[in-house]
Amino acid sequence: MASGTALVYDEEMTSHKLLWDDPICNIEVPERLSSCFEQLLHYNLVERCITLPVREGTEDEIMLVHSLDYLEVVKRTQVMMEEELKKTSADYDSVYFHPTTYRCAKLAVGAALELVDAVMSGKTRNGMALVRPPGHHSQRNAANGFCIFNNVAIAAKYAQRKYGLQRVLIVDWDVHHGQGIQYQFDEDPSVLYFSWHRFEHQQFWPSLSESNYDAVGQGKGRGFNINVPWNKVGMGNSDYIAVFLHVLLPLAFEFDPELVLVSAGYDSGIGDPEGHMSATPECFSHLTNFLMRLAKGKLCLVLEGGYHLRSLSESVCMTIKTLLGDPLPCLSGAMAPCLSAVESIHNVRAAHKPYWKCLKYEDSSPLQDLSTRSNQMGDTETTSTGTQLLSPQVAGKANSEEVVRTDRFLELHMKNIMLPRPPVKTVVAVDENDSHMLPASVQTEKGMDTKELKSTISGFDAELVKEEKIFKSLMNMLAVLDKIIKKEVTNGLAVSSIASLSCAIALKHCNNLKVPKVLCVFAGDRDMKIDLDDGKVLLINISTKQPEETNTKYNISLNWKEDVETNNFFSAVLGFILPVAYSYQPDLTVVVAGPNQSLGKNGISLLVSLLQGLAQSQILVLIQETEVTLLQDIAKTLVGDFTPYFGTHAPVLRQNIQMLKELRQQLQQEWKMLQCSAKVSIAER
Ligand code: X5A
Ligand code: ZN
Repeated sequence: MASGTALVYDEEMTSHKLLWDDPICNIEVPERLSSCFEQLLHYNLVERCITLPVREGTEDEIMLVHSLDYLEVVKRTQVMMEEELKKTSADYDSVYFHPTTYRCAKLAVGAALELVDAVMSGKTRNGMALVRPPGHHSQRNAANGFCIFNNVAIAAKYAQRKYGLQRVLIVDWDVHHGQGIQYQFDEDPSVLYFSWHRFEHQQFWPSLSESNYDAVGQGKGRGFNINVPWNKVGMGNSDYIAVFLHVLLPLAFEFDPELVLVSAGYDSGIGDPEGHMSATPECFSHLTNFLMRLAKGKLCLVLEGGYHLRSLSESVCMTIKTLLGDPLPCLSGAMAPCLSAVESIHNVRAAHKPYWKCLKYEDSSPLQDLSTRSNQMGDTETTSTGTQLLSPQVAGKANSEEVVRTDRFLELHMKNIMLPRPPVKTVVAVDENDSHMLPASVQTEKGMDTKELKSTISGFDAELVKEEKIFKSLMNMLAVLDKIIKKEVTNGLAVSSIASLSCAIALKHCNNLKVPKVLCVFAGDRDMKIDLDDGKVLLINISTKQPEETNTKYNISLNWKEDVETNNFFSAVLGFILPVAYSYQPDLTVVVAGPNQSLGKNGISLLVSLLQGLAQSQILVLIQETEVTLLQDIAKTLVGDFTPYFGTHAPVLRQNIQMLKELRQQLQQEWKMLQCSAKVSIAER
């Protein structure tokens, strides 16, 4: 797997600017770019990236998406005086031209293409292009919404031409609908386009009926256009994560892209004067972390909107930190999507049911908006998290007060979430004979011999523990755990002769060290009772055997058999395990690959890599000796060098999907991130 993160940037793209008064366009300012770059310098992130020079996109490249006539129009603006520039601008909706606009727009295209080349050639694993003007609104024959050339649409076409790609995923997390991208690929099944956007029942710009959830693509492209309309402002961290888990990611895994492009607009972040949403900067770390698991890590982000300078630049920094493999800060705020978000999720899933195997057993027809009806009756319920963090009033207020308030909030907030990065990422305790399988960057635990650790162990089954070899490996495992808890390392791995025993001892040690909440995901047969201690531990057991006990809030069994034929464990991870985990918000995660686990390297690796979103990425993985063939890939996953592959999709097993649905219904009042159907949640609210 390639390594490194590309950063494509050139100050020259700040020369494009508005020369006259225009209350609509005056937010698209040069400082958007310079403040991002300055903040990246401030956090020492630029030096950790592979910086790449920009180039101009060629006319042929631009004409992959735009007409020659339109290209000529833009070209002519180079030599225009102000009056003429104004006149040309007025031919389009929400656009301004400057004498350098043509040059900058060509650089923006070229920057995106250079990034694609870096990632597709293996020069870097992933990367981001910081560009202006943005692109996703522009169309074959038209500039639109501050956008001149459609950087990301051109990048997708270019990647398909040059590298023969069959499947490209475009994720548009800008708060506006990238209708330009939708039009370009509406009939094209080789590009899956996802966009969420402020919609408010078509009241919000660009106010198009084709921005709604029922625009699923046309002709051969049916099912390959995913629109998630936001019908209320104030959407925040939990709403965004819920849409990723219940809509985008299951379809994206099923689509199996060879490259992921992101129309990375940050006007969906807190404090933005256009979006009025409330997602905090670390939310973009989590979104990025999810997307890094697709397409063998080939991920290219291209800047679109984002008009609150501080919110924009902090969010860009969090995105790039995540691309670099840094631990993720925990998401702030209560983890429960608001009713309006659940309705949107429900409606999109219903609209896409005919086109995707993983939605085949949805019992859903689209719903009329109940939250809107109650809203019209004067109910103001939105439970979005970031808004509550800030103040209940912020959403919906477009003034400088909001800007200042968000500035102050972020000043403090970033101090809280910017964790120091431990010097060593991964430490392992394995048998010396196995150590040749480990990636070079992991540290090997040589063992600690403290009274504390000994006393933790001595409380357990004396006979077993007395055995010299077992005792020693338990001590090593505890030493690894200790380093994770004390934040000397981010994650760790230990091989164990009796995984159940190791797991129980590890949880005991967490309790001794007063770790408040531990999530334990145990794959395989567990032959030892684990003390769950009133919510201090949440246990999810994934086993091929029928569970003996009935599920409770903190003790959940998933009866799952993964084999080469079914190969769709990702639906269990996305549709159940992660929603529960995000709702619980643990302080530490323990993943066990126990005896007879059926998940294999891809399943365990997917679990481990996505669980990095929890508990500040602090994860201990325990591998049963008999499963030691997993060692190499799991160690690689922990250092960030392996992505799971779910290539061919045999038909989804109805019983699996049915079981996940039942589990969600059973537990969604306890773990609210499980909610993805409005029928159920409305009935229960
Ligand atoms: C790229 C972008 C927004 C245009 C808003 C016009 N454009 N009212 O965020
Ligand atoms: Zn936007």
